[in-house]
Amino acid sequence: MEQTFIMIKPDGMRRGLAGELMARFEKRGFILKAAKLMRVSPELSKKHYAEHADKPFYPGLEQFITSGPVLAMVWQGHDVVRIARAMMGATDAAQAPSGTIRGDYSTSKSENIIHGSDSVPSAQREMALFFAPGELV
Ligand code: D4T
Repeated sequence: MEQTFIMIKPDGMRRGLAGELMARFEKRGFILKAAKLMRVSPELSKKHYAEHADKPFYPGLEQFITSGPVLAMVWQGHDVVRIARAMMGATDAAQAPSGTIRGDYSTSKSENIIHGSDSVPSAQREMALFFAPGELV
C-alpha cells in the first residue's frame, strides 16, 4: 500500500492545529504508520529541501522550518501521495481553495502549515530522512 511523508510545520504546531489536521487524514481513511514530534536541524533541512538549497528563498525557509517543533508523520492508503497533496492545496496558500488545509488556515507561501511529499520516490526519500525502518508501526 502507498505511503507518504507528511509534516506539520512550526506554524501549524504553534497554532495548535496538529489534532485537527491529523483528524482530516484519519477521516479520509488513511492509516497513521509513524509520528514523531521533533526539531528539524539545519543539516536535516538542507537534506530535505536539497532541491531548493540554491534558491533565494532557502535561508528564510531553513530559518522557518528550524524555528520550532514539527510533527513528522507517515500516512498510508490508496493513492495517498496525490490525495494528501490535494487535501493540502497549493504551496502558495493564497492560491489554495477554501476547504483545503492551506486554503483554510494560511495566506502565506512560506508559512503554509504542512508539507506532503510530491511523488512516490520523494515520499520514500523523505521517510528515510525522518524515520528508521523500524519506526514504522
Ligand atoms: P512543501 O515541500 O513545504 O510541502 O512545499 P511544496 O512541495 O508545496 O512546495 P515547494 O517544494 O515548491 O516549496 C518548498 C517550501 O519552500 C517554501 N517556499 C517555496 C518559499 O518560502 N518561497 C517560495 O517562493 C517557494 C516556491 C514553501 C515550501
